[in-house]
This record gives sequence, structure tokens and C-alpha cells, in this order.
Amino acid sequence: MDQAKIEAIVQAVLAELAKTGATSAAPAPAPSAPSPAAPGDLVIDLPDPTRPEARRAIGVDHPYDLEGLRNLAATTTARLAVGRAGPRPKTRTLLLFQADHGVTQDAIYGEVNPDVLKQFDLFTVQTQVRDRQEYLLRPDLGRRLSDEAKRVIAERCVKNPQVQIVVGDGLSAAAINNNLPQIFPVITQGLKAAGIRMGTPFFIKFARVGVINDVNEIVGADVVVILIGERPGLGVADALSAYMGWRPGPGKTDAHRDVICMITANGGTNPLEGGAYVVELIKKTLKYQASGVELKLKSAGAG
Ligand code: B12
Repeated sequence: MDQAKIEAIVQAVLAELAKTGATSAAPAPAPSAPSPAAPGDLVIDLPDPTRPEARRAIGVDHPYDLEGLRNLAATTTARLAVGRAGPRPKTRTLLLFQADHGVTQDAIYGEVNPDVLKQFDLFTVQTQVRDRQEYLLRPDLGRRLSDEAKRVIAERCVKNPQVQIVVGDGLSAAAINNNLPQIFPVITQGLKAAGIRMGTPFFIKFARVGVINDVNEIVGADVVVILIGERPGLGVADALSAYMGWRPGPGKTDAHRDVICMITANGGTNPLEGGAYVVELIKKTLKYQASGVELKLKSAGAG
């Protein structure tokens, strides 16, 4: 078959598809001339799947109701309407997943920026965890302060404050780097404005939420708040949580704690707003002298 005949067949098929609306629903990207690459360069001839418009693009070929599908996909960050290549994910779905996964790895293995800690005069202590690998494998050690940490906290911290704030890297250094500069001043100024006495804040490396029990054995605060990096998800990797409890100590569990989660400028509670919530929750905890389930019961009982 000669070239002219092949082109005629292709044109006829495209015209048929256009009539059914199939090609207009999911137009194939116009083939672009490959950019000149130096020998040895990695060349990926797909648009970058992490760009916002590519991330939200509908991947289903010839959808019955494109608008309906767009609306459905817009209601969630879940990977909907991605389509498939036979029984497998499309290449761009796979690349986007791998890119997002890379961001979570960076968040987990990243280091909190010392300049951010310096900005608020936070000194650093460490839990009984020795390195990041051990942190991931032994959450129990992340809930215990090292002997050195206990000594330094005892030496440097004001005792028996109303509120003790600590910052922990947790599972996302990016959460601290990106959100602490906004949330920290809102909390400290909010507490000051309310006449609430604050202790000496500090940073705990390799921290888990339960470490607030150990902290409070030394400082003896009424409320301890830990601002800590959340486990990163495949969409948001820099979310911060504020976990807090009334008089934490040995034997206190998550049932005695409250959490304000998903504090991030990337699709969560903005850190400035998050700081204001934290202050409100601290006031409520002080008022009812309770946290967690007990706080819910007491505040509900009070009407
Ligand atoms: C991992 C996780 C869990 C794990 C924790 C196990 C572990 N050892 O890591 C499991 C599956 C057990 C869990 C259970 C629950 N979770 Co949960 N969990 C998470 C998740 C995905 C990540 C938390 C994280 O990264 N923490 C930071 C790391 C560094 O902390 P950590 O010390 O390693 O782990 C502690 C905390 O994660 C804490 N924790 C986990 N969930 C909750 C919930 C509450 C209310 C509290 C006070 C503490 C707490 O428990 C761990 C052990 O102390 C978050 C989602 C998010 N966006 O944060 C939801 C999240 C915090 N969980 C939530 C809820 C509701 C619960 C449950 C109450 C669900 C239920 N109905 O049973 C239970 C209760 C938790 C408890 N410990 O008593 C909600 C809280 C909503 C809110 N604002 O109150 C979140 C935000 C999920 C959501 N979007 O709905 N959870």
C-alpha cells in the first residue's frame, strides 16, 4: 500500500471518530517535534505529570460524560479518572505516583532546617532513637527522651508553666520547615494576649507524639503541645499536627490527647489559622482541666 493510501485511511478514521465525539472528548496531544538532546540525556516524551493541569487531567479515553467525570474527580484528591492502558496504569499515572512517592521520601528523610529553629531560639534535644532508620523501626524509642535530653531540659526549661510547647520532626521535616515560621508566632502571641504563662520551647529530634509524657515529667506543665510532622501522603507531604494533652505523664495515651491535624498551606488548614485553633483548644483544655475523651465528655456535659 502506498503512502497516499495510508494517509487517506487515517484521515477517514479520524473523521469517523470526530463524528462520534470521541476525539474531541479526549484529544490526543499534538505530536511535538522532539527537542534536540545531547547524547546520553534522558528524554521523556510526555508532558511533566506533576504540573497542576496535568495532575488533574482526565485520563479516561472517550468518556461517556467528560464534564461529569471532571466534576467527580474535582471533589477529591484521590487518583480518580486516570484511565488505563489495557489492564495497567498509564505511564503518566505511574510517573506521577513515583514523583509523589519521591516527595514523601524527601519529607521523611529530610532534616529540619536549623535556621527555622534558630528563628525561635529553640534548642535541640533527642529521643532514645539514634538515626532515622531506627526512628522508623522503633516508634517506642521515639517516645522516650535520652538521659542527656532529660538533663538539658531540666537545666534550661522554666518549670510548672501553664503551657509547654515542643516541636518535633516526626515524619516530615518539610512540615516543620514550611509551617513553623507561620504557626509558632501565632501561638505564642495568642497565649501571651490571653495572659497564659508559657514554658521554654524546644525542639526534639526523632520525636513521636507520646514523648510529651516524658517531657512533662520534667517540666510539670498543665498543658503540653507538640507541633510535629505528620506521616506524608501521596498528595501533601508537609502537613503539621498539633497534639496536646492535659498534664501528660506516665500511662497517658492518645485517648487523653487531642489533635489538630493537616496544617499546611498546600490544601489543608492554613498555618496562621491553625495557630489560632491551637490557642483556642489550649484555652478549652485549661478551662475544663481535661483533654481527649474526657474533654469531650466534660465540655458536652457543660452544654
Ligand atoms: C497513623 C495514624 C493512625 C495510626 C497510629 C498508629 C501509629 N503508631 O502511628 C492508627 C491507625 C492506630 C490511628 C488510629 C486512629 N486515628 Co489516626 N491517623 C494517623 C495518621 C494517618 C498519621 C498520624 C501521624 O503522622 N502522626 C504523627 C506521628 C509522628 O505520630 P506518632 O507518634 O508516630 O503516632 C501517634 C499519632 O499518630 C497518634 N494518633 C493517630 N491518630 C490519632 C487520632 C487522635 C484523635 C489522637 C489524639 C492521636 C492520634 O497515635 C500514634 C501513637 O501515639 C493521621 C492523618 C494525619 N493527617 O495526620 C490520622 C489521624 C490523626 N487519625 C485520626 C483518627 C480519628 C483516629 C482514630 C480516632 C480513628 C478511630 N475512630 O479509631 C484512631 C485513634 C488513635 C489512637 N491512637 O487512639 C484523625 C484525627 C481527626 C481529628 N482531628 O481528631 C486523623 C487526622 C485522620 C483523619 N483525617 O481523619 N491513626
